[in-house]
Amino acid sequence: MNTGTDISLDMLMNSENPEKALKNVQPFMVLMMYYECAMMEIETKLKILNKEFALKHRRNPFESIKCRLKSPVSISEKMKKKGLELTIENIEDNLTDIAGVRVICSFPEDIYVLSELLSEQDDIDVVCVKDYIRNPKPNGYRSLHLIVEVPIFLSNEKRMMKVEVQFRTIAMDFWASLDHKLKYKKDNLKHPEIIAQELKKCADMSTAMDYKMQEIRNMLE
Ligand code: 0O2
Repeated sequence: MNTGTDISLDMLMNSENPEKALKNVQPFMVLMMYYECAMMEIETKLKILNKEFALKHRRNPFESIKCRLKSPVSISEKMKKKGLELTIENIEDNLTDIAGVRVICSFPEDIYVLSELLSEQDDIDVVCVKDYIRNPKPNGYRSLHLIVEVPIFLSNEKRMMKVEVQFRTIAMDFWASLDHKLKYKKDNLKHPEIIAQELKKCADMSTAMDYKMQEIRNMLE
């Protein structure tokens, strides 16, 4: 990637309105466009799998799908946290979650069926798998995270772009959304340890519910 804009990027990020300034930098916009295209590719692949699955098995493996591009401010903050200079090259080499796709499934088993079907596609490279379902985070967070590389076909080149795909059940997503909200207001919390313990209890309850629902579905089938 052309790095001729490195200096101006840094200068713009130190300006009074970095978000606005960064949006005006052409190479950054181009990179974001690449990520958006990659995100669309993954979304389409998953939607195709959902359609085929619905026809074959008369049910949808996922309930909904959400796509998001990381904001320039979040990108800048993450790069700072990593102690890296804010350049186009560094962004592309070091951030794996600029393009994010979140897939909300009904049952835990569907997560593995769907993620395997996606991973097996011959134009997909799986860069990394973090299975927080089989190995939940100590706070109770559960999700299956895949970093995949997918090709995007432009007018005169083919580029491999990274996309973070998060697979969750409705219960996992419910917990993670509330956890995120509470974390956002962390500074105002009076008893963070108790809150963490209570949240962990909720995570355990949601896990039990997921597997009970899975059991019921398996009985019905
Ligand atoms: P956002 O706004 O959701 O994107 P890395 O991204 O690799 O540098 P890390 O922590 O190794 O950092 O990545 P990991 O563990 O795969 O988690 C990345 C994303 O998972 C987070 O993105 C969240 O979306 C989600 N996540 C991870 N842990 C938790 C948690 O404890 N609670 C909740 N609610 N979500 C979690 P971002 O960048 O934090 O935010």
